[in-house]
Order: sequence, then C-alpha cells, then structure tokens
Amino acid sequence: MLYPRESHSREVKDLSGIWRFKTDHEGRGLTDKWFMKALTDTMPMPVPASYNDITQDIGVRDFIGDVFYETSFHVSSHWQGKKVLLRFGSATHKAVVFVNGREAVRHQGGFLPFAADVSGLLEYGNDNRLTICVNNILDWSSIPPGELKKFNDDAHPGDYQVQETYFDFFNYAGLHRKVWLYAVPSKGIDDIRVETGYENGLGWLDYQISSSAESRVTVVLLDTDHRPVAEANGASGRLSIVDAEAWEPGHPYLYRFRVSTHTPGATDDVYTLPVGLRSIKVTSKQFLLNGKAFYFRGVGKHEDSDIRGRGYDAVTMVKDFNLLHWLGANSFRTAHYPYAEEVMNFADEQGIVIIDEVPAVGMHFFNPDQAVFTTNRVDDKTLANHIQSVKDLIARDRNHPCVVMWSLANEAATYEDASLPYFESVVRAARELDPQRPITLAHAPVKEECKVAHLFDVLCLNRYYSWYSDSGHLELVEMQALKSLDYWAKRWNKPLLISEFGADSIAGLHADPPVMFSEEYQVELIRAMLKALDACDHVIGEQVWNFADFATKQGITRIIGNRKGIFTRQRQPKMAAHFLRQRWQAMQDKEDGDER
Ligand code: GCB
Repeated sequence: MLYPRESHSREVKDLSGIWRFKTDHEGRGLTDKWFMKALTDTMPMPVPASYNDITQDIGVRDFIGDVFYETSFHVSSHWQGKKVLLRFGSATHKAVVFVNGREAVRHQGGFLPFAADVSGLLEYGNDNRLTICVNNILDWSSIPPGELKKFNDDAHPGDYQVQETYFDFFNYAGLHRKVWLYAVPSKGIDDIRVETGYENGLGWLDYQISSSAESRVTVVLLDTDHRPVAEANGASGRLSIVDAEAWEPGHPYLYRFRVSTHTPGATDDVYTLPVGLRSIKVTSKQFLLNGKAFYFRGVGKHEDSDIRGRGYDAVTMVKDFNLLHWLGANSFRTAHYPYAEEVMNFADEQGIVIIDEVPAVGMHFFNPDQAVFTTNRVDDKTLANHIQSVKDLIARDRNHPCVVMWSLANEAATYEDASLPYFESVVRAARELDPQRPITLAHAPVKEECKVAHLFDVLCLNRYYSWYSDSGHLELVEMQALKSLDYWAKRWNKPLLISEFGADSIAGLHADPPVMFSEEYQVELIRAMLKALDACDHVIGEQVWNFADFATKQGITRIIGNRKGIFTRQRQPKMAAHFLRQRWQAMQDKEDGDER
C-alpha cells in the first residue's frame, strides 16, 4: 500500500474537487444500478470532506445508509499500457466503486486506503465516469462496532431507526481523504518494507522489496543534500550508515531511500521513500528512543474540524502541528482510528511521535453486567475485521519513523474473560507483522482489573477522576490517581502512559473557586493529575484529552460536542493550553540543555 508519489516512472492525478452527490433514501441505488448512467438530482459535494456538515439539510447530516458520489475525469492516451490504479485514502465506512458503470472494487473499513487496478475499465484519450456508493452503517461486526436500532413502539413513527454507536465522536461519513488515479509501470515495485535502527552514530536500514519477479532491484540511501550514503543490489538486505543522523523529535532527519527496478537495458520503476533511522526499546519503566528515555508529552487528537468534519484538510493539519510545537508537545495518539496518510508524512517531517491506533473503539457498555465479548456482539466476525484492520494499518504505516507504537484498541471491556482469547489473536497478528514495534491498548477505568494487560508492552490508561466520578471534587484527583498508578505499577511492572485525562470546559466560562465546565476547573484537574504522574516512576508519558473540542453525537453531557479540548474547535487556546505550554516548554528546554 505505497503512498502515491511521482517519479520518472509514476504519475499521479488528484481527483479532489467538487463531485456530484445524492443520498439514497430508499436504499435502491445499487439494485436499480444508478451507476450505469450519470446520476440525476445531485447536489455539489467537495471531496475530501465529510458530507454531514456541508449542507443546511438535517437529513443529510444525520443520514443513515447509502450515498452516491460521482465525478468525471479525462485519462490521457499516453497512460495506455501502464497499470492505472484508482486509490482512495478512505471511504467511511463501506464502499462500492464503479468506473464507467463497471464494478472496480468493494471495501469495508472507513479509515484505511484501498486501491483497484482499473487499467481495463478506463477509456484512454477520453472522459471517464467514476461512481461510488458509500455506506455509513456500523454493526457489531464492523470496526468500530455500532448497532442499527430499529424502533417498533408508539413513540416512534414506523421504520424509525437510529445508528447507535458506543464511541464518543460524531459518525462522520463520506470520502474523507484524497482520491487518486495513479499510473505505474505494468512491471515494477509493488511494496517496500523498511526497519531501521540507530546506536551511537551507527544507523542501519533493513529492507525488503516486492516487485515483478524478473526485475533486478537496486537501492540507494540519499542524505538531505542528495548524496548517496549507502547502496546495494537485490530485493532485500541491510544498509549500514556510519556517522548517521538519527530521527527523533527536535531532529527529524529524513533520508531518501530510492528503490529502482531494472530489466536488461532499462530502468522500469523508481520509488523514493522518506526514511528515518531510529531505535525503540521498552523496559519495565522506560520507553527508550535511540537509547535515551523518552517521555511522551502531548494529546489525544481527532480528525475533526468545522464544516469539513473528518475530511483531510492541509490548512487544519499544518495549524495543528504548529500548535503542537507551540505547546512543546512531542507526540499524539491517533485516537480512535488511523489518520490520513498526509498526517503521517507530515509527522515524519515535523518530528512528532505517534501512537497509531486501529479503529477498535466502543467495545464496551461501561456496564460490567452487560457482556460485550459474546456471540452477536464482539464475536468472531468482529475479530476477523479487527485483525484485518491491524494488518491494513501496519501495511500502510510500518515505514514511518514517527510511528513508535501500535495501539490495538481503546477502552474495550477487557475485564471480561472472553476478551483474553480475542486479544491474544489480535496481538498475535500485530506481532507477526511487526515484531519490532511495541504494542499497547488504552484501558478504561470501569474496573481496574484487566485480563489482557500481560499481552502488551506499554499500558495506556484513560482516567477521569473528579469528572465522571466524584464530579466536582478536585481534592480527590491526586489521591485517586496515585492509588491507581500504584496498583498498575505493582500489578504489571510495565511502563504506564496516561493516554487520557481532562475535563470539559466552555471557552470563556470562568469560575474561581473552580466549578465544572469552567476553564479554571480544567486547569486544576490537569494540574492535580500531573502531580500524581510526576510521583510515579513507571509513568512514561502524559497525553491530555483532547487537543481540541470535537463533534460528538448529541446527548445531555455534550454541549455541541465534547469540550475537553485545550483548544477550541477553531484552534484558539483555553487556559489549559497556556498552562500545559509552560510545563512542556520547560521540559523541552531541560531536554535541550541536557543534550548540549
Ligand atoms: C474516553 C474515550 C474518549 C472520550 C473521552 C470523554 O475515555 O476514550 O473517546 O471522548 O473518554 O471525553 O469522555
């Protein structure tokens, strides 16, 4: 699943723009074959974007079911004879794709890319029609799970249904990421895998190239001045680099790994992958990056912004990274699903460390009496999709130096016995695909007891003292946090990362002494938590929930969304952002001083 990049052998056509769109209220579009001719009665819809917040129609925002997108594009005749891939950054959550009325590909899972070889479906030197049916329904087998609730009572009209989700973010849908046409040589590079290491000035890169069998492969590693620092022949091997530059926050040095395939007399294909040399090791109390203890300072994020919903937007992305640097943060977790590939590329360049999460969120009821890991809820079908999303995520992101850990789920009901065999299978799949990177899972505090913690290298804890429990009692935060940390440290003797803590605050609401929802309460709750974290030597990081206010489904605890952002949804700082900036900038200055 190589990210589309141009080279002398590869050409990319970005199909972003304004497409034609319609909702399929009766669910007849696929059976009535709407894709066979141009869609009628459409409205304009930007791609990439969620479709939900674009119109003034509540029926579009809250739509459940199939929607249709359509666009037209020209394919030049000089692409004839090449392999032309149609590649979607994502389609949330299910998609069926048609080119000129013929099915090209189907895909399930709303946060990862998929591609189809459409060479045989295109009209070269002519206009082509692309139709895609996208469906946003989640059920217990999907990742993330959900449930379509149908009502049959006096309080609801006939056939009334609601998409229930057990996660805390709005179920945005549509074409959230770029759609590309990608012309590559018919015989060339299919995939590149790298694993890197760094120790005391010595760097290495293990590589494996998949390409057409008869090709000869050459590789070269270029520094930032385009000078070759190592080269080799063959489809796999190790490059060693003396006086190497390591990749790490503050010094995100990226080499270019250029792979070429040749047949006698010709270079058929060239792909250049940015790579960073770095090593990771986990002990019982430390997370070592390039041999040095690394402390995660940062946030849990969302892909979420005004109007665009979950749609990829370069403006929002660059602003967010600027704000992370402004805070002195060095990391974030891609809560609760894989983010756009452009975000991962940018994190490599910007030196921000990422905990990369699969979309396994909402596998709980927050009620230990109601089983989750059971037939017809999270069962074998869910497991198969969960494993598939782990495989797809690792295939997509394994080459990124910014990705230092895989998060295999957020807040699953891991106090249930049945969660153990389930997670044993998920963990096995992750370890087989990537034996190098550590794995984690974010634990919810329903019960401290966790049946699966022993399977993981780092334990992430989401904790909301004096918010969801003992609401308003800030004086309890530090004591309760210390108790919990002490339990986890003694019980598992593994590094602990506090992956969520925080409080909702409405920007501009002030109260002293602090009360819930004021900016002061958010600061004081964070301050008290940090006291506890500073006192526990198993803690390897703090990631506040959340970077910015974000959209959720409606409910009595959500005031136009979740307000735990330290920035507003429009990316303006609340008091908590200034407070954390002071702490994190000081930590960064100390690290910089220690290095010098
Ligand atoms: C959590 C979830 C996160 C929620 C957050 C909250 O534990 O992991 O998705 O948004 O709590 O604010 O309730």
